[in-house]
Amino acid sequence: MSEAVVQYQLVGDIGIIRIDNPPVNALSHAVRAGVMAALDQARTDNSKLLLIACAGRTFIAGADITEFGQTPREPGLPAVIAAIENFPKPVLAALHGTALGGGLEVALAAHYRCAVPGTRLGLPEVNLGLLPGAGGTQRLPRLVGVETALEMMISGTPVTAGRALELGLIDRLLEDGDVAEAAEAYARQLVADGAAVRPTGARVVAAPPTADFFDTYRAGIARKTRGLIAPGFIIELVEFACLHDIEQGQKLERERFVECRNSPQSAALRHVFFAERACAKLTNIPADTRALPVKTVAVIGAGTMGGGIAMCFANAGIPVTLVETSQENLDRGLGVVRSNYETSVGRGRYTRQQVDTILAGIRSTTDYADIAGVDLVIEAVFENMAVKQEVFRKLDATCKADCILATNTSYLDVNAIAAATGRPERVVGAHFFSPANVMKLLEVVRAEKTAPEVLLTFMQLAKTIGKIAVAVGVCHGFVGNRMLKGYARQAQLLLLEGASPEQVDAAMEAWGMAMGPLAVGDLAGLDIGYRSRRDQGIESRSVKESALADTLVEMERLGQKSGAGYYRYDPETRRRQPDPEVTALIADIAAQWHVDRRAIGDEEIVDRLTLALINEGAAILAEGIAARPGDVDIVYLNGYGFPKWRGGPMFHADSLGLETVIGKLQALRELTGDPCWEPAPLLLQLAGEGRTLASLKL
Ligand code: 3H9
Repeated sequence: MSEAVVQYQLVGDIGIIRIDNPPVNALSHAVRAGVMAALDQARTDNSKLLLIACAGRTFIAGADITEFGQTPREPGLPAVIAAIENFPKPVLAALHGTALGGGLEVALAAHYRCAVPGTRLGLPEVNLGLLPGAGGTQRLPRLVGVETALEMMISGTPVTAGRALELGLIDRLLEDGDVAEAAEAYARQLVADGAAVRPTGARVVAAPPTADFFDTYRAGIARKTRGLIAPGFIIELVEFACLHDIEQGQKLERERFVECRNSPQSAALRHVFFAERACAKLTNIPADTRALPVKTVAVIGAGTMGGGIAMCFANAGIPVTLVETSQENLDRGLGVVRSNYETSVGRGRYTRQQVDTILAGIRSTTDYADIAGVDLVIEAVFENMAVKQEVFRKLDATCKADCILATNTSYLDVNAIAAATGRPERVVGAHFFSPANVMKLLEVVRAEKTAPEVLLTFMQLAKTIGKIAVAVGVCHGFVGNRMLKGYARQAQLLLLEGASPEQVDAAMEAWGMAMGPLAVGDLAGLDIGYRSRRDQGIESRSVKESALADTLVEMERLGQKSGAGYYRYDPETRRRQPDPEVTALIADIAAQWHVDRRAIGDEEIVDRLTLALINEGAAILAEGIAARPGDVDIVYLNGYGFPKWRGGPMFHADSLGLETVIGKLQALRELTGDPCWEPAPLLLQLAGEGRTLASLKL
């Protein structure tokens, strides 16, 4: 046997290949070589059936992603898979945990498949900018039909073991419990029944439901998969599988897989995969820090944010109490929460019974005394320092001494909020994004005195409630909103300099942003920024880059909610339409501020907006507000609609090359005279040393 990660054992007349490659049994070179060696052994021994199973928490979760980008080593996965499918004795795959990507492809090549309840089976390669590259695109449609196969591969979403049984993806749903025992019993039964080899590749793909099925499917997913290469290839390959044998299909699949694997977008998506996991790990706390138990939670404020936050905890089964100043406010907030759940029931996300259980976990009160014993309080009141400090003073006086106090501020100084209490080490920022029950991102703000265990507790709690948490430091706007500021400012300046809202938005959307900056402003409501500027003491229309937004608000153009903002909105379809009134207004304001107007190209728009993000991101890293470039990327990807396949602003900077980034920044400095284009010292330093931002990884 070549490596200990794969063991082969003959138990009676069952040959058992056991893969043990923690944490997720990924198909590293050692595993592939080990399986090949085990197959050789099993070929000539007395085994009558070969069982492939895994040790640990899961079946194989896929190819080893860390090996992509390295020189491929033989045997490759397709060769291993071919050896399994062509094995002269029946092969049974026993699944538990997650059978994903190459892992499911191994199972598809086996002649029989069984799984314990709770197993999830999927081909999620598309999330890494890839397609299944070891026969998945050819074998899955042979087992489950073209429609389901496409659905699974294009969405990347796994199916449950129960569903897999219905689909014919597995042959047997085992009893819950020890997979090894149950699978061996099934293996013995197959032998007793004289089960024969049954190569999936020899099956014929059932014809698609309609003649124009593939064209319709392509058109149907075009918008959702905008910018991605893999989905188009997956459709092509499934269509190909309908007309060709497995060998031809796998040949084309291999070509397309290699093209995807070598593409910049797969590199970006692989970066995102690892960055997402890295940001959950705190590097700057003592190694022996332990998280504190959080069994009960209170949320102060039952507005949109507070209600959404309460839903996050209730959904995770953590009892939560909503606190408001009046019963009327509570009733209103709870009404919104209830109606959100009604929508979820309508969409089939929850059953009514589940919703009833969840709602039973949400209590409400107008009396702080009722939350004196909770483990954690999250304040989600009006974004105003005095108001927040007042709440924290009250919480400090009421809540038990070891209760963690979190503030859901998006901009304010968490140190100043913590200072209102006698327990600043227990205070942490928890910047949820709106709608809080939907958005995955959570910036966990470590204030000067936040204790390491409090930070760790919040990071772990975030995972429990299904959030992607990024630890950030204190500064105005933390990571995301601080970067957004420069980005939004450029959008405003571009308008005054000659671009139209629709040109700016279209250029950014074509580049991959989920929504252009002005459309985002209209969606969020222009009054939010307006109020924040007034709170900061900035007089209306006194600043060039917010004069237009201020004027729009004063014209009662608040964005989508008032039917008009940078655009006019169709009351029925809510579709945005350019508005000549805004065009004229922009020209007026530009004249007032003596801005020379000129034709602006899309490339300049994209450059200015993305470079603003990159330059600010580099400053944020230099100040230690974010620990890793990947952390900055994760914030921007999950909170601001940055295209995942570009990897995030910091990854994008490395993709462009820091020399190029600096050259562009300097050219903009020259063109506009704006000091914001002064390259961040960190960029200059790294470029000078011939390094990348990624090299800053801890
Ligand atoms: C593929 O299969 C291509 C083939 O079609 C064709 C080939 C020719 N490789 O997520 P977690 C690490 S593409 C290497 O925190 P969970 C992960 O980085 C692949 N490492 O745990 C982390 O490391 P660390 C298709 C991997 O329980 C640790 O395992 N498959 C891989 O929350 C724990 O991960 C996929 O896309 C891997 N494939 O979730 C599945 N997977 O501790 C990708 C994980 O150092 N994986 N690691 O940070 C997942 O979706 C989740 O990891 C999984 C477990 C659901 C399995």
